[in-house]
Formats: sequence, C-alpha cells, structure tokens
Amino acid sequence: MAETAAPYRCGHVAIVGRPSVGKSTLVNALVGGKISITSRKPQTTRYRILGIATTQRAQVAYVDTPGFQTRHRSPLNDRLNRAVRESLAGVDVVVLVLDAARIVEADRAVVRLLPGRVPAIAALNKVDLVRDKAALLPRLAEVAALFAFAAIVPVSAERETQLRELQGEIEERLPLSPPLYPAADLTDRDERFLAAELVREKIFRLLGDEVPYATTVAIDSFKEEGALRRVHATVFVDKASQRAILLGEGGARMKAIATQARQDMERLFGGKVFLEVFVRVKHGWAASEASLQRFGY
Ligand SMILES: Nc1nc2c(ncn2[C@@H]2O[C@H](COP(=O)(O)OP(=O)(O)OP(=O)(O)O)[C@@H](O)[C@H]2O)c(=O)[nH]1
Ligand SMILES: [Mg+2]
Repeated sequence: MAETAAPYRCGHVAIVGRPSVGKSTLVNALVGGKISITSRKPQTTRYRILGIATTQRAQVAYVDTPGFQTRHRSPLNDRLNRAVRESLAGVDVVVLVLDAARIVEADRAVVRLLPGRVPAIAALNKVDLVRDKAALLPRLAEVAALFAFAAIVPVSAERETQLRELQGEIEERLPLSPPLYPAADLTDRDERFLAAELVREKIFRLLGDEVPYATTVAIDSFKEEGALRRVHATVFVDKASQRAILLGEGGARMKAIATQARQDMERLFGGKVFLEVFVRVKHGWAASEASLQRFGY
C-alpha cells in the first residue's frame, strides 16, 4: 500500500517592520544560514533578498525587506520604502516584526501598509531582552489592538526561541504547491551579490554613525579558479574625508573590514577566498535616481 504523503505547501512570505527590529536576523534563523546582513545600525538592509527554507512539509520563501522608515527622506530611502511596498504585493503571508520592548509610531506606519486580503502574523522579537515576562501580556494586547493579526508569536531571532511556533503559523497559511525553488538553495541571490553585501555589513559594523550611509559596494570581478574565489570589490563613498575614515590609519580599518568580510565569505561559500577592496570617491552616488539604479537599487 502506498503511503499518503502530507500535502506539500509552498509560498512567499514578506518580512516587514521598522528599521532594526531584527528582520534579517529572523530570516537567517528561519533559513538556517547567514544570507542577509545584519547590524545594530538602522537601514542595514537595502535590497530585497529571498531566504529559502525547505523541509519535508513545506518550502517557505521569505522576502527580507529594508526597514520601513518615515523620518529621513532621501532618494535612497524613497527607493527602500518603495521596495517594502512592492514586496507586499503578491505574497501569501506577511510577517510584521515588532520589538517586544515597545510599540512606537514607526510600527504603526508599517501596520498601515499591511494588505487586508493577506494573512498577517506579528512576530514580537527580542523577547530575550524582556526581563519581566509579565510585561509581555499587556504588550500582546497592545499588538492585538493594532491589526487583525492571524497570530501573534513572541520570538527571539538571536536565541532562536519559539521559531518552530512561528514557522507552524506561517506554513499552515501557505497554499498547496510543490516547491518552487531547488531544495538546496538558501537564497535567490548569487555569490557575487552576497560578497558585496558582506563587505557592506563590515562597514556597518566597524564604522561610526555617518560613513556607512555614505557608502555602497560594487563587485568589479568575481572569478572562480578551482576551489579559490578571487573577488575584487570597490567601496564608493561620497567625499574624500569619508574615504580617509574608511581606510583608517595606515589602512588598518579597511584591512579589518576586508579580513572579516573574507572570513564570512569563506564560511558561506565553503572555500578559500582572495579578496581585494578598493575605496573610491564618487560624489553624489546616492543623490539621483539614475545613479542609484546603476548601483542596483
Ligand atoms: N537581543 C536580541 N537582539 C536581536 C534579536 N534579533 C535581532 N537582534 C539584534 O538587533 C539588531 C538589528 O538586527 P537586524 O536583523 O539587522 O535588524 P533589521 O530589522 O533587519 O534592520 P534593518 O535591515 O536595518 O531594517 C542587530 O544588532 C541584531 O543582532 C533578538 O532576538 N534578540
Ligand atoms: Mg535587515
């Protein structure tokens, strides 16, 4: 007698929220690999990226999105917000990520974007930072009053707590469908894109509050020579003074950025990487739609 296989489910799930609530950390944890860059600084994510999680029961394609922000207007931020809005179209489920410590006006701005027809699940993230768990109860009520969420799940993306519960709530709302992506794929982006992102992550992590927002990274060449990957990257900054900060004394800061980026690439790609990073001044790279488009935004 043939066994009856459980019906397979597959679909796309947008991960949205204000900056820094832990969207990318959550996507990485759900996928089980570091495919989306993270940092303490808001607006780390600038590109829409898919994180793919495949199990025996379901395949979930998580759409990580930039933090939706309403405070600073610029051509780049307008593009990022547009990417958030666009990623909400055509998904099967939306996960709104909130910080369990507090709900603020910026969260409400994202709630207003939620499409009515698609089930929305609230993930109350960073519960590990909430010492007094009794404080979660009024927070759950506050979240329930924001929107008719299909479910509200307290999680910690960093400690990987309650992710099973969240996955269960997501998967049961996906359509019946065979997998849409190869089971071994963790993302829709290629190694070239991931390499540029890892350089950008180190800039966000190793520099102060100003310079990361004035930078973008391009890959000049990406060659595979047997098991070795040879990568040449250029970091573009807006002003010469930012170039000096990025390089650091005797080039020390740039060296640390390149070393850490290379180590992450070797882990992610599973092989040796030779990485060379140049820094160039390109005034106004973030100021016009045309140049943003050239940089892939
Ligand atoms: N303590 C704790 N920190 C977390 C958790 N999840 C994320 N973080 C931290 O929160 C910061 C922001 O995380 P990201 O994943 O980059 O946040 P994001 O929402 O993707 O941010 P943007 O892309 O800038 O919108 C990082 O320093 C993470 O390590 C969590 O569950 N607990
Ligand atoms: Mg992010």
